[in-house]
Amino acid sequence: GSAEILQQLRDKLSPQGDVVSPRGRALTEEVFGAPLTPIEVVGRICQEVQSGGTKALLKFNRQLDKADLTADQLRVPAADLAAAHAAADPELIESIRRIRDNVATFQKAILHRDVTIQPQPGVTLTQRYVPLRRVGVCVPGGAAAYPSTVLMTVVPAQVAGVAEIAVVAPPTPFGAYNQDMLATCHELGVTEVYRMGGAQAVAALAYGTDTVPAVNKIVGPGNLFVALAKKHVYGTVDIDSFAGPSEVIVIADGTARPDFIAADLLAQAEHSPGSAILITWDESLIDAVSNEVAKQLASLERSELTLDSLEAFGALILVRDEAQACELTDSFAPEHLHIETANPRDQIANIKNSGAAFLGHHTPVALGDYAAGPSHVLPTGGTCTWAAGLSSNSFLRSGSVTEFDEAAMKQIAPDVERLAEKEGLTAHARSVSIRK
Ligand code: HSO
Ligand code: ZN
Repeated sequence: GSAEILQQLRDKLSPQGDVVSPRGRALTEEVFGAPLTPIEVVGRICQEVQSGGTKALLKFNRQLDKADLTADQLRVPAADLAAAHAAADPELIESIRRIRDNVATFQKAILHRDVTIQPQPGVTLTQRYVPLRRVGVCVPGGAAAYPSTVLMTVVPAQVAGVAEIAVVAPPTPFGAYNQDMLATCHELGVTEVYRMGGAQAVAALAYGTDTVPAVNKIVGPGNLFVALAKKHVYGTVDIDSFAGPSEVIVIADGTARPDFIAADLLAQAEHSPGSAILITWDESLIDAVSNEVAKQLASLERSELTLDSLEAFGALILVRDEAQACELTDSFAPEHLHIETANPRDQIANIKNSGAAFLGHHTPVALGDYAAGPSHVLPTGGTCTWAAGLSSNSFLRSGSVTEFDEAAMKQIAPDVERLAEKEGLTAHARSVSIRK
């Protein structure tokens, strides 16, 4: 039955961040002198950075990321950004430019526009959208370098009209010292890049220090500590949704190629952890895909990590029919959904819950990860039932503008006065009646 399959699927979800490695646990115990839970650790870090500013930030850089930086070294010098760009592979720079254009074109097209109505003569009502002034972007730098994340966060912010963008990346070779990431920042015109990561970077962005001015919103993926820190500072600043370990559900029918499906599952598992699940009603696909996965795995650069992830968080699931595949997928609410069937639009019409959907045999998720246009920063762990992926609209806030002329005010006045009297708020009533 569907309920049992769904439970098995949920067990295949890679840890959404409630797991800390033994190394991480030992490190925080050493730093804080007590075995604290991740939430406690993040609470302590945020508090210390809020009260201690740059000094606390540098201390956590040293203790947690083993980077002994001075206050002057916290921000990547302009010369380093320019040098990384100058030394970059020219073809990489050309790809970045084309991707930026793709992302900008889509993000511009979907941008909310001010809406004004005149419901009756003399009344003008507007919903207007205003860009946030200053935002912080978290770029991960632990297990891999992610120049693509710079593109998928910074370009939507620029399209929305954000004036100041501060990028933070941990002081690691895959983070703030990654030359491709720095070259991407430079190409996009980002001049503010900081060598800091984890909860301490989120706290510095939220509260501001004398070296890092506070922002209005913090976005971007990160590990458990980054996610918990974003929750901690929400209310002081806005945050985006939670982008945890990556997931994909592939729905396939008999028209799908087993080698394509295997490649798609492996691409997701490569994030390690990354959940990679096939749902099909075509029995022959199960063995065929399984054989292809084994065949392709050997030639991958990260084959061991990918295999670990597949064993823990991979699944090939045979369902009764197309309807059950759609029902299960909708209940699971995956971050990525890839429909490899003859008529994928038929299935997507019946599936509301997915962070991002990819249709057809020629649309691997990697197109969206790197180049298509929608951002790859997406809600994971079933949170797409209430959260949206990052977009240019994530960097706007809305406000209303109301204007009445005298006649229209007099017309609406009795309703206002009546409700104000009922609430016992006679000053409210008089502010209307005095104008009549
Ligand atoms: N699949 C990731 C994004 C990514 N993939 C970056 C490769 N690089 C989360 O959507
Ligand atoms: Zn990916």
